[in-house]
Parts: sequence; structure tokens; C-alpha cells
Amino acid sequence: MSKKLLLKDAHIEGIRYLETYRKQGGYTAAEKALKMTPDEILEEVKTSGLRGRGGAGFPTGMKWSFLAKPEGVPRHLVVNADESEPGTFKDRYLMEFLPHLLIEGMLISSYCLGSNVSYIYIRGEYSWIPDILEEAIDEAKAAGFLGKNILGTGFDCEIYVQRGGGAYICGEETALLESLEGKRGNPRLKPPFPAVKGLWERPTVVNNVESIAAIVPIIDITGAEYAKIGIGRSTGTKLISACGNINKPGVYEIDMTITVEEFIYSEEYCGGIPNGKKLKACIPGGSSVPIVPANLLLKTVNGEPRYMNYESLADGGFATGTMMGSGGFIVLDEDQCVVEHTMTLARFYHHESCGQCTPCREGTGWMHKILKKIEKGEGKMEDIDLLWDIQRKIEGNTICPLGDAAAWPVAAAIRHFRDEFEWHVKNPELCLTQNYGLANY
Ligand code: L3W
Repeated sequence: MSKKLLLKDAHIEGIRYLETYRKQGGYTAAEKALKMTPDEILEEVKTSGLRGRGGAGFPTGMKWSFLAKPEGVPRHLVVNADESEPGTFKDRYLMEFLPHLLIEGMLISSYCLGSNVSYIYIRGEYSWIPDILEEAIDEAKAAGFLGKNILGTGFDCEIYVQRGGGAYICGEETALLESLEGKRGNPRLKPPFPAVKGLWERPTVVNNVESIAAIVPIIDITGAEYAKIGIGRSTGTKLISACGNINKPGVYEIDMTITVEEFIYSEEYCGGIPNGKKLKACIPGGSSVPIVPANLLLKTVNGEPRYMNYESLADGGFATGTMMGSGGFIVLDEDQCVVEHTMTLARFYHHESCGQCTPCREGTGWMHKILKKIEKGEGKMEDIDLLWDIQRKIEGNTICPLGDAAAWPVAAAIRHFRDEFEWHVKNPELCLTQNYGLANY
């Protein structure tokens, strides 16, 4: 059974409220941290090996150490709660059930980074969660964990919750900062990275909700103990939101040493696939990461078991490997149609493209149009090659990763499931009446 660090108290009734959270030891990590120096906290975070839980897996301690500290310029911590990646809903769970874990993590992080004003930028569709967060902030403030001279240390910290308007692009950190400044959420060119020039051109650390929540157990058990959980550079625990064709969709905390097979089939996690269907494929890290067919999902190209961690999921390189991403684990059984699935994602990325870069603005819509045609049985064989060509021209040619995120699912679907695309071209009369699954072989 995986060790629980973040969700260990999630089942306790009333854990959303300060009184219950305190009874479970809540804010003792903050009390400990505020007796340490910011540099000591930073060392713990570096030692922990924590990697950003939003999708990129960038080492958190390294990001924090990049934070510029010019004299007299305020610095900020911004929590990215714009969780909009299809298949990803772990941050929602954390904020809804454990708001004080996030607030406590923010307090420790803000103290370490020297942020007196920190923000939570939350996706617009999570309409009921800001009230939960604001209630927790009020409780923390009344108890002296936020506000002026926190716990008599002389450190001041306010946390504000900002609701987004419901745009996926605002999950990209620089678009988020633009939006937080009250502008249209268009991504900025990097460098400069937010750590140097972020919110209102001030040094800013942008971290995912889960990354900041993980700071609490890191301080609690120490970075060295945290680093002992997991394997290699995949230290600590990771939240996985599992959905699709599984018996037990939900949010699970894993310790990154379990295999993909165990995660899908064991009763502790997904509980297998409904109706005894066969596994066809999986998108393990949110919709942006490449789809992987069952044979490569359960084993690597070298025949090793595939594990639920950053390295193993990426093993095999771009050709076969995928990514841990945000941990949005989407399972497709043998009856699911990869063409339809890819078309649905293409529609999403086209809708969410900010339109700033031509390859993304034009290419995402073009890919959607062709995929729609193929899916309806109106495509030609050349359309499959055209689709391949378009995604190649988007990848790497845009300001932000939305272009890559739109291109990768199409590339991986054609690479691994070209026969399904060809089946749609060859069987136009069947396209609208039946899905393409293994049964059609
Ligand atoms: C200072 C340097 N800072 C890098 C920082 C950078 C950022 C972090 C990672 O995209 C991916 C995307 C999605 N000095 C730095 C530096 N940094 N070098 O490190 O940066 P980067 O550019 O690798 O990634 P990103 O722009 O943050 C995130 C993928 O994750 N994804 C997840 C999507 C998840 C959601 C959600 O709903 N939670 O949207 C899934 O795969 O496609 O590729 O902070 O500033 N020299």
C-alpha cells in the first residue's frame, strides 16, 4: 500500500475546518518552519527532490533558488490552481477537502521565498471552491497563521484568491500572470522566467497546488525522509486522478514505485476495467501527453515493467514514451475509438488556443477539421499524412506549450493507431454506426 502524505486525513469529517485540521497536527509544520531560516527551508525542499506537480516536473527547490532578490522589490508566490487539463482533477480534490493543507504550504513557502502577498489563481469553472479557500484563509488569519507578525516572527503574509474566467491557457504560468494583472491571458516569451520577472515584473514563483501542499509533509518529516519515498528522481508521493474505462475513478496518492499494471488492475486503485474489457491504451499524464497502447503501457520497449513515475513513463524516448505530466490518468478500453478521442481533444485545443501564434491558431483548427472528416468517414488516406504534417509544424513553433500539447496527442495517435485512421477511411459506411475497437480487427 502506498504511503499517504497528502491525503492521509482527507477522509476525516470536518478536516476542511481549522479546528479539525489542527487536531490532526495541522500547522505544526508551519510552526516548525517559522523557527527555521528561509535558507534552511530551501535546503529541505532541495533535499526532498520534489518536482513540480503541475505537468513539467521541474525541481521545485531549483525553481525557488532561481528567485531573484533585488533590493526593495517585493516578491510573490502564485499558486497555479487553474487545473484545466482534461483528465486532471487532483488539485480540485485537495482544495475542496484539504484547503488548510494548501494554506499551510503557502505560508511556509511564502516565508521561505519572502512573499508578503501571495495568490491562488483558480480556474473559473471551480466556482464553489474559492468560498472554501476564503473561509480557510479567514480561519487561518483569525488564528494568527496569516496576516501581520505571524506567530510573533515579524513575518507578514496575506493570501488572495483570484478566480479565472475559464480559459485553459491561463494555466500556462505567464498567461496566468497576465490574467492576474487584469489583462488578456496571452503567454509571454520566456526568458525572462517568472522567477526573474513575473507578476508586475516582480520576481515570482509560480507553483502548482499539489507542489505547495507537498511542502507541508517535507517540513514535517524532513526533506531527506521525503526523498526516501519513491524511486530515483521520482521522490515523494504523487496524486493521480484516474478516469475513463475503470471501475473506480477517483484521486489516488501513489508512491511512484508501483507499476502501471498494478495501478489499473488492483482494488486499491482503479479496480480494473468494467465488464472484463481489454485495455486498449492510456493517457497517463493529462490529455496533452502522448497516448500509449496497452503493450507499451504495461511494459517498456526493453520488456521491463512500466512504473508510475517520471522516468519510467518517459522511457522509450519520444517514439514510445509518454510523460507523468499532471497525473491525469485516462484509460481507454478495447471499445473506444482513438480517432474520435483524438478529434475530441483537437476540438478542445482549438477552442483553447489563445491565437497569438500562427501555427497553433491555424493548425489546431485545421487538425480538428481533418479529424472530424476522418471520424465521420469522409476522409482520404492523404488526410492522415496531412494531419501528421500539420502537427509536425506546430510542435516547437509556438510561444507556449499549448502548441505541443495539441500536436503530441495527434502524433501519438497516428504513430500507434494508424490502422484505426485507415479503417475510418476504408469503411465510411460504418463510421457513424459503430466505434472502432479491437472487435473490428
Ligand atoms: C527559472 C529557468 N525558472 C524552467 C520554470 C518555469 C516553470 C517550470 C517548468 O509547462 C507542462 C506543459 C504541459 N529559470 C527555468 C525556470 N523554469 N527553466 O520551471 O517550465 P516548463 O517550461 O518546462 O513547463 P511549463 O511551461 O510550466 C507545463 C504539461 O506540463 N502538462 C500539464 C498540464 C497541466 C495542467 C493542469 O491542469 N494542471 O494544465 C501535461 O503534460 O503541456 O508542457 O515554472 O518557469 N532557467
